[in-house]
Amino acid sequence: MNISYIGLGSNLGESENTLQLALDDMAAHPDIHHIKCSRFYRSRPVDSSGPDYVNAVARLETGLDSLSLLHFLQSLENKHGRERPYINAPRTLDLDILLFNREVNNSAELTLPHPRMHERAFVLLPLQELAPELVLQQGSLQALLEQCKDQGIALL
Ligand code: PH2
Ligand code: MG
Ligand code: MG
Repeated sequence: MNISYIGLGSNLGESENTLQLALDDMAAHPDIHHIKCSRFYRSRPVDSSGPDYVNAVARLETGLDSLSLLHFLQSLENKHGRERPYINAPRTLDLDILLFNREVNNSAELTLPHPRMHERAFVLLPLQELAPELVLQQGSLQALLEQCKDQGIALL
């Protein structure tokens, strides 16, 4: 079984509801198991505009390979009304593969680990609920909390 961590985000429409529906869709996939999701956070847009985001991170186990998982997550983004008018545009649903086992991937479609995850409190704070050892490898908890203050992230 592969272990993957997924970043969930939304800042258009009924964001909290959309994240919950996306988790239900993942759980309904026959080859995705044991989903555990962090609490939901509200965060100011980073390098982007529009309303505040709702963010969370989920851990799942799957027999899918990383590209098949990516394609399934993209199908969920589309199902929930994702449009891509310009880069980092506000979105109804964003599902990013943060980590997939220890896979390193630099293909045209998929970069693993997610290249900006270590700079983003809206990823690190929920991720440390599920896997503190993965986050604290990257720096101290104090530094993470400072980053959270700067990036305006708080529990929903
Ligand atoms: N996603 C982005 C860009 N900026 N900011 C927040 N707070 N949350 C996000 O999920 C997010 C973002 C690109 O995917
Ligand atoms: Mg993203
Ligand atoms: Mg994305």
